[in-house]
Amino acid sequence: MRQNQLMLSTLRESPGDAEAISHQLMLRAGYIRQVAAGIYTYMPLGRRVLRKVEEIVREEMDRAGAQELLMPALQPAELWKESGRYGVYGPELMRLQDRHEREFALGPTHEEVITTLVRNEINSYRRLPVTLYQIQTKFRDERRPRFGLLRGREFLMKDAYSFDTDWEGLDASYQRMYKAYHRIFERCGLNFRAVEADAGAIGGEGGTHEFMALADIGEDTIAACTHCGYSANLEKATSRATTSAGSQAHAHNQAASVPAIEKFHTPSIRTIDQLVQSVGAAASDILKTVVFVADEQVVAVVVRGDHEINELKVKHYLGAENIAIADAETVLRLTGVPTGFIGPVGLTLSVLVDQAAAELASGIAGANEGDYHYRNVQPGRDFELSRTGDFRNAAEGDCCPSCADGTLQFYRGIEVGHVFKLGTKYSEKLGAQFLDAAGKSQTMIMGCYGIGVSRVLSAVVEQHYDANGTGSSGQWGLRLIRCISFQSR
Ligand code: 9G3
Repeated sequence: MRQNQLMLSTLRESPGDAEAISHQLMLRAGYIRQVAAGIYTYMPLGRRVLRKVEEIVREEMDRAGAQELLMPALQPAELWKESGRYGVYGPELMRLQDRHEREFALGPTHEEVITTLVRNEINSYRRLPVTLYQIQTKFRDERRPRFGLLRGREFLMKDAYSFDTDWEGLDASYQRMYKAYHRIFERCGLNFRAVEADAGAIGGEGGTHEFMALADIGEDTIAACTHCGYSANLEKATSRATTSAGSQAHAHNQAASVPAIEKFHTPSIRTIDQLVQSVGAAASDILKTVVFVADEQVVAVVVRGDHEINELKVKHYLGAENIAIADAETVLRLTGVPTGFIGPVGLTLSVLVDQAAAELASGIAGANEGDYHYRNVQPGRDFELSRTGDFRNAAEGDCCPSCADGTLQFYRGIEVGHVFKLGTKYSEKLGAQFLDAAGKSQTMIMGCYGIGVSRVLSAVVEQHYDANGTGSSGQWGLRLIRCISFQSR
């Protein structure tokens, strides 16, 4: 093929709405062309790189003993009704009807299809364990597709599913996939971290890890220890808080030496910053109280003023499906307290207290009365600590939760892989049973494992473009192919 015949058109400028450098460069180098929001054509150069990534994934999946199949993108709605997920997902699930008006969905993932297949094909322990995978187009109608291939509405995913007879088997399957993922991302030339993650809507009883390619454009925040290997998605990360200013000042502080709470006038002082400015207290000595509506429950959550509430941790603690901050009108109606003056002392709502706030020697809190706060508030003495836990985001600089010496540093990451221990969540619902050696019917134990194959292209570009990457896009393009091709030899 002569170069001048190659279907390649480069652009001097990238369209204004391309914010991510990978999106700009892939457009300018003629790797991709947009057909509609979040929907792309892979031009010949882009297709070549995509194929290289697929080949790396395929080689490592096969090496890990997984078997490749290919499931349909078009999925009958009945499967999703049987798993109970048809109603759970909203507009993100792309739905359509066939000519007979039967309902279908364009597959965003394939737990229902694969579990139904295995239920119908395997019923003896002798044919387990098995791990099946595909490299296939997925459809998710993202509300805001952006950053090119990083968040598209039609994208290429490798999704694998393991089926075991027991939990030890799942652990072995999970480890095999976990190691294969390390090899894949190393061969793709990515600087990545495997981080402890939240299982999210997919649920599942076991652990879950995300593989994050470090990049500033990444939507996720990773907390990683400077000393040991601890690293976790901020959604899930824990930490040992630095001691508050007040507690440091009164290090000798004993419970008895804290004077009784005292109400003081704070006209229109509603935020932590305003309190710090006007009262001269440190944010770490303020008890911040936020009211949430979690399903039908209304709860108040108390954290230190220098910490952020982690809604996912509150949601999991309460076992709620949905959670949102209560609006001012709801708070006023339920407690009679205007925004900015709510506090745990004498509050009629159920109060969850973050551990770091519970450990405060004394603090400042809203007095549950407009324009007033309390000082000398002592957790445990002045309000209940019966519901204490980890309800905050780890903060950068906090002590590592798993070693004595390190502190946590934050990084932005692009999620390029996600592995889950599903357990029996889908096999139970869809009846994937097998007969064990004693002839007794048991439920299969599952795992599922995803890689965003098209997203890897963008992650590679985000990490490997160079300063003049925008200058000679042709050269940059060859560099990208070389980078991928080098790794895949
Ligand atoms: C949906 C829609 C979007 C979704 C899902 C379902 C994410 C959904 C989670 C997973 C879990 C794993 C196998 C490969 C690895 C990831 N977004 N998830 O289940 F209907 Cl619209 O996909 N699946």
